[in-house]
Amino acid sequence: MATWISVVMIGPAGCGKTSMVASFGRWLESELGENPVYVNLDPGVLSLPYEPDYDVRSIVRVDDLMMETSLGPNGAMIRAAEIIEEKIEDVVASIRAVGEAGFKLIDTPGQMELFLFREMGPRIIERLSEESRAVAVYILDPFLASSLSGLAVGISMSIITRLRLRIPVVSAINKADLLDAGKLEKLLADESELARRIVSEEHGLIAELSAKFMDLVREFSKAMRIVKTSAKTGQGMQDLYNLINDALCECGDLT
Ligand SMILES: Nc1nc2c(ncn2[C@@H]2O[C@H](COP(=O)(O)OP(=O)(O)O)[C@@H](O)[C@H]2O)c(=O)[nH]1
Ligand SMILES: [Mg+2]
Repeated sequence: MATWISVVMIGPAGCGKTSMVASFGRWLESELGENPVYVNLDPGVLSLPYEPDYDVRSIVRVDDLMMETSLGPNGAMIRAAEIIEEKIEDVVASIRAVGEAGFKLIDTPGQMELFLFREMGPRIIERLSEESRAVAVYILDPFLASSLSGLAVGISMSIITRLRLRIPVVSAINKADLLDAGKLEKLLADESELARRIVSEEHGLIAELSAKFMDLVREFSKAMRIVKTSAKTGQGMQDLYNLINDALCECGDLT
């Protein structure tokens, strides 16, 4: 029986993964008296709003690579991912070694494709889920949520995350402090309303594609459970915790 819970923050660049690790961690500390472990797996980040207990920059830093080689930012990120992939067992052993029972909050590279579409993410998560219960939080880009087909695309990305990482995925629309709350609230409260509105408000092929996406989403209904959060104000952290709890409860209790 796993003694700890890995919560993996994933989502497009700038959606708020790093901020969410800090904000959710602070919430766990202040509201639940938890002592979460903070893990940074982004070799490219320059500064962090939390004190990492494990930091992959102890293996490689993108800024160092750029200075030492002629690589630009993208090339250096890919080279960094290759270096980390050669040391997956060290990374997993280090994450295992920090902290005890409870939550390990895992921050992933700014560019999601580095984690999701290369070997790095799936291999680390596969190893972690052998010994912990793992759940991913797919953070939707709030700007996608401003159009219905955009929201469908965002939700479908959470399904792709589920397929790639093979662990339960819950979704959060972050930066709720910047969003029109009422409009989203209604859509998210009722999945059939969202599907109906997509079909009626979009046109032609886009409406058809969006509707097909929504069919897929309905089949994997967990992806449809979305909370609104703000890593900035701390809004929605209890809802996020409940959603994570629900996702994990399918294979046992959270505590
Ligand atoms: N207004 C607002 N800004 C946020 C929120 N979460 C993150 N940000 C900002 O979005 C930017 C990117 O956040 P970051 O956590 O670095 O994103 P990451 O690339 O996914 O790790 C930063 O300037 C954050 O301050 C939020 O809930 N509300
Ligand atoms: Mg980040």
